[in-house]
Amino acid sequence: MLDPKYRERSESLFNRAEKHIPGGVNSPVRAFKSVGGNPIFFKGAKGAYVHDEDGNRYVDYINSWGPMILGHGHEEVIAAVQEQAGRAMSFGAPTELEIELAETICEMTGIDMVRMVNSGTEACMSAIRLARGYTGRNKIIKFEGCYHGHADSFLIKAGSGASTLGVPNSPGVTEGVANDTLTAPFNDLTAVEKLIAENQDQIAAIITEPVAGNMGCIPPNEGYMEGLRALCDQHGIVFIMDEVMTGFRLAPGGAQERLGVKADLVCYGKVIGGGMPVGAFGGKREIFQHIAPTGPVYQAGTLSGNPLAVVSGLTTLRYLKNHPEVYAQIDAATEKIENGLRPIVDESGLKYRINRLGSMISVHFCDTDVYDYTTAAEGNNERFKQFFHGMLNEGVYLPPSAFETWFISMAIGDEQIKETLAAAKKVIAEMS
Ligand code: KE4
Repeated sequence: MLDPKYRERSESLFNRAEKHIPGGVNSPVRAFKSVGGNPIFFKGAKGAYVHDEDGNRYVDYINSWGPMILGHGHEEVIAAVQEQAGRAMSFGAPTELEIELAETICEMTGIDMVRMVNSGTEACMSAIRLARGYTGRNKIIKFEGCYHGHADSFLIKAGSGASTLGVPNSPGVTEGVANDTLTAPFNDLTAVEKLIAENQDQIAAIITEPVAGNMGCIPPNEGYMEGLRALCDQHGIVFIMDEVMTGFRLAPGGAQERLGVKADLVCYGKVIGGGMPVGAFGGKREIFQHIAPTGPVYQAGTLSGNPLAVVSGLTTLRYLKNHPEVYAQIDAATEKIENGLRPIVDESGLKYRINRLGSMISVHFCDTDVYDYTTAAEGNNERFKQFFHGMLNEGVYLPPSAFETWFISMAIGDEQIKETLAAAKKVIAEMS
């Protein structure tokens, strides 16, 4: 059991951080706002473990919110980044490395073309601009609780940190922008059909997480993704899959491969940077003829395709491509965690649901199935807080919000699962 006093250094660093960094963090979801307490400051990581400034060790189920799928400090990634750093950090000019990353992404996913950017937000923001420029239409449809980064068009009923902090509709987003973003419940095809009928020939794109991960993990209902694909085909709407979280995680080809549904444009992030700031948007060649400098839809970035970031992502993707067994491994590990948690929580009598698809998993303390934002929001957050802090004190670091998904790395094996389930047994018993 970790004793809270062992977090003295984190506490003092947090107080210092708050002086010059808003909320003491550079991304709101890190602030522990929805679970209470102050964020822990980390110093090092290796494999499945992260180490904080007070010398505590935790099994890491955040993994930098997805990028560290190979585990922390993978020797091939570190070596590649160190070697590139010695050659050049950045040119602001094209390099062969960018071609190799583009070729690898297109080969693994089946898309025709891809443009590198610096975050998932940039990827999604650029994808909807391209869809608008390509169709000449203004409106988009997004889904309640889905999160596509913090660009204005997306901060309408957004998930992840926006929901965690209770600002799914952020101030600062103008009415004009908000009016062009239509929303529907996830998994509700009828609602989408209604929006399309009410906005004939005005909808440029439907953007969705193919497996929602920003209201906890919510898999698509049977036929839902296929239904969205068909509606887009029927109405000339660009189908955008935001695979920032699912890309290269659910399969080498991401959700497109796992679910067997092709998008017109796809957004990537997280895994494709291997821990460095990288995003990308890609898709059909016909649509990509419209993006600058080939076409008129402008999009740019000083550090887009940065060699250091690219080599980190390229090494990560090459490892996944050459070791496809990793996917079965992380799925099996996550299934073991689910199958281990169920009897523990059953025995406690606590009401709960566990949602899982592949290596995406979330625990909800509620008595109804969780299939959209409304049902996700019905979770008992007090129970979640107890679970989160209990596990943290037992050395298991879960995402500090009920509106997040656990991120499994290939470094999480039987030993770490044993540690996790032993912690859960103790914590759940104390909760009931
Ligand atoms: P970034 O701009 O944070 O790289 O990516 C935005 C984004 C886009 N699309 C999806 C499906 C995403 O999950 C994200 C970012 N995910 C959150 C975690 N759920 C990032 C964590 C944070 O905001 O600090």
